[in-house]
Amino acid sequence: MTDKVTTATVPTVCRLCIAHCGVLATVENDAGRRKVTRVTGDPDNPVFAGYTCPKGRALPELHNHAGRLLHSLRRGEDGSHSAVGSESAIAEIAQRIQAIVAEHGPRAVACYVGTPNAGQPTAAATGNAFLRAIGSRMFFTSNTIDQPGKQISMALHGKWLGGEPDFERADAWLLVGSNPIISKSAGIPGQNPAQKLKEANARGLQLIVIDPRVSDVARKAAVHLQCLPGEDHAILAGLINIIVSEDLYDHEFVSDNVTGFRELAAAVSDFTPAYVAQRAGIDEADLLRAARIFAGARVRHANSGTGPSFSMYCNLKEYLLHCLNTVCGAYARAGERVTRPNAMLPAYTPRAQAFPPFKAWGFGEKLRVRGLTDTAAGMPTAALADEILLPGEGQVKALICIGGNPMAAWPDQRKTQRAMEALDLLVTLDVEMSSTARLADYVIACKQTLETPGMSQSGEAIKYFGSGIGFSCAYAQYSPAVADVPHGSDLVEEWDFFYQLAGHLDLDLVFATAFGFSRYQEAPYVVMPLSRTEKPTMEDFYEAICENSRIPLDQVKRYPHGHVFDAEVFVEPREEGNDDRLDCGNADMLAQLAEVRLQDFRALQDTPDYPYRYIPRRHNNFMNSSGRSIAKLNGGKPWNPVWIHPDDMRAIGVSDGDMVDIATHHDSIAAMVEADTTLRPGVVAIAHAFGGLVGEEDDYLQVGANTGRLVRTDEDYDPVTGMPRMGNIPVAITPR
Ligand SMILES: Nc1nc2c(c(=O)[nH]1)N[C@H]1C(S)=C(S)[C@@H](COP(=O)(O)OP(=O)(O)OC[C@H]3O[C@@H](n4cnc5c(=O)[nH]c(N)nc54)[C@H](O)[C@@H]3O)O[C@H]1N2
Ligand SMILES: Nc1nc2c(c(=O)[nH]1)N[C@H]1C(S)=C(S)[C@@H](COP(=O)(O)OP(=O)(O)OC[C@H]3O[C@@H](n4cnc5c(=O)[nH]c(N)nc54)[C@H](O)[C@@H]3O)O[C@H]1N2
Ligand code: SF4
Ligand SMILES: [Mo]
Repeated sequence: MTDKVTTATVPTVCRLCIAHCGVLATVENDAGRRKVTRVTGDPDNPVFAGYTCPKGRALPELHNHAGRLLHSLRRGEDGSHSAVGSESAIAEIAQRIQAIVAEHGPRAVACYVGTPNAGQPTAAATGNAFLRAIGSRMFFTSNTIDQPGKQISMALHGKWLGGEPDFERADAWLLVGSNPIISKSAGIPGQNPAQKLKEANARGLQLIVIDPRVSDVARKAAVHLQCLPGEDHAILAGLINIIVSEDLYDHEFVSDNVTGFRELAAAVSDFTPAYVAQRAGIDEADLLRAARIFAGARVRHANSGTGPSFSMYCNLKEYLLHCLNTVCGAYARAGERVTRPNAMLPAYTPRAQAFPPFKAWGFGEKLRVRGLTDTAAGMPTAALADEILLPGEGQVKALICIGGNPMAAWPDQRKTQRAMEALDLLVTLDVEMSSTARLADYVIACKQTLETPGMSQSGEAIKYFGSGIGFSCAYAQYSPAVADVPHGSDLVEEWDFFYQLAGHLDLDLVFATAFGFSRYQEAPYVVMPLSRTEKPTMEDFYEAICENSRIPLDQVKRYPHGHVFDAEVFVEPREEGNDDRLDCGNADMLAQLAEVRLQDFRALQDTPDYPYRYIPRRHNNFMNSSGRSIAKLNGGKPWNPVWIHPDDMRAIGVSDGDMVDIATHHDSIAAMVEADTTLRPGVVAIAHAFGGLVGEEDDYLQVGANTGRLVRTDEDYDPVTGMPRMGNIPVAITPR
């Protein structure tokens, strides 16, 4: 034995966001315990080529910071938490769940899965297996408070099985309320998106951006429609109308593959350029130019982000986005290279044909509020607080949060807190004392990503949630755990929490993963019954999940820096005799569009008592609520400022650093002003997932303000997913 500390630099996968960058971790080995001290880009990674972002580079701090949970916690009678061994905690939770199920039935137990699970393929699926084993269908995820319109609209419109065209060959691209340079979300390949866009622009790509803010991508756009928030449906209908009426659409594609074209054309015909320009507050000439660039391009596609999703009519907006792509035939066609050929996902045959529409809602579990049901986007999370608060049969009494933070992220924070406090049992699986954890009966301390094996499969599977996301080649990377858990800690892998729970309750778990929510998926389910006698390891799960992978896991493991597997895949022609079609004439959607056209938009926009519009936007250094407490990431500013245009600051009578109240007609938050010339005047932005608990408003300089306070779940909401208005919220701003 030697006390010598050795250092090694090893490749691994950052799983903090869906980009799944291949990075290099410097690992200090102190007497057999490995600790990550540095993370940088990996120049030898063939896709990321040295790229990382500030969050990835802060992985050592995220793993080693003082606030990290090293032990599970139990809340005592007086409300304070104390350390408890994880095995005892899980045994006690099992007893309490058993009692709740015995008294109230299985529906009383719900799970909520948050965003970090997007990078951790075993957690949510095991939670789901547990719920199935007890007979509850109350499985919720953050997807229905994110972009559920993507899966709902896919169900209504169908999906082109040839996939999207290749961004790297495109001559035009349209981004609607998506800022992938920061978010690595939809539109530009997330592997160093700024560089990808720079190269594309140099190649002659004409980028069109629809955003009320000169976002990072808008800055690089050929046309930026700096619209009023919330008018994306009008703009998209207007673009389709121009393309149809100027006869710029793809006749052949439409006649071969589309149904409902005439109905669509009729429905958008009232969205004239003049009307749309006036309604959306944009220049008519710019709108025409955008339509002509898009329709005139050889290779092009349109993607969206959270911007349009949060400002109501999210299904309609996403549906119109599909229709825009479809009337232009903006897809990969027979003989063309497949953009997402799968590597760690199973092989499939991409075809130049439609996957026809399927049922989008009205099946599975019914909620007791607002007529909501399970949907193609999953269960309506915005209604879960009501399901907890509403007495009667089926009332939810126990909630298990798997890497999610309702108190930071759910709409209507006051209601959320009432719900968390009303539960008989709140359990949260987390890595730090989140605001939800502070209300929990049990906090299960989990491992961090670099302490478990990682792989890039989730970065591929995200493509099933919507278009414009995932790797655009057959890239794959696997990494073993590169760090050990801290000395003296007692940390649980999320799947193991459910495995142990099931053991106590004498239940058999069948782990099953469908790679998306919707019925559309190329890959079959992976099903793995879990043995009660031989406990699996994370590696066993990975092997099961990769059992049908196009590139076998063993082969991926041979390339620790990640690899682009050659063997390109090309779109096959349509199957003989197949006449499936994409539907551009869905009656529900076109009825909604007609309703929109009949609105008195001036009355909707002109709200003199609440003259500003609040919109959300992502912060480069934080991943939702994660990272806010890390000094390296918050730069000494752990709060979220309200960004306001200087003209509006003058009108309100405030300067940089002043505190203001931001009020809706039902609630208000206080935040510090930061000037932002990129905003459209009249529009203010605040990042979400900040703030402490209700009653801790004075802690703004420590934790920021919670924008969920400005959101109501029972006022303006989507009738299918229950997603409330989370953006384009009328607010009044007054100096404090
Ligand atoms: N007002 C408003 N509300 C919003 C949004 C908005 O823009 N505005 N955005 C919405 C969107 S898009 C989303 S996706 C949701 C996000 O909703 P959530 O996913 O519920 O929120 P997060 O803050 O991402 O919560 C992640 C939690 O997981 C913990 N965590 C981090 N890493 C790990 C890990 O490895 N294991 C475990 N077990 N836990 C981990 C973090 O500490 C944190 O407490 O919020 C939505 N809510
Ligand atoms: N750094 C970082 N990356 C992240 C996250 C993070 O918290 N931090 N979160 C992750 C998650 S959970 C998600 S869902 C994705 C989201 O990824 P994106 O959707 O790309 O999120 P944003 O960067 O907020 O970009 C949304 C854009 O919409 C604009 N916008 C607001 N309202 C409207 C509107 O009504 N119409 C239009 N057209 N635009 C509007 C905003 O100005 C903003 O530029 O990012 C993921 N990546
Ligand atoms: S972009 Fe995402 S995956 Fe890449 S380093 Fe940043 S947080 Fe990690
Ligand atoms: Mo999200």
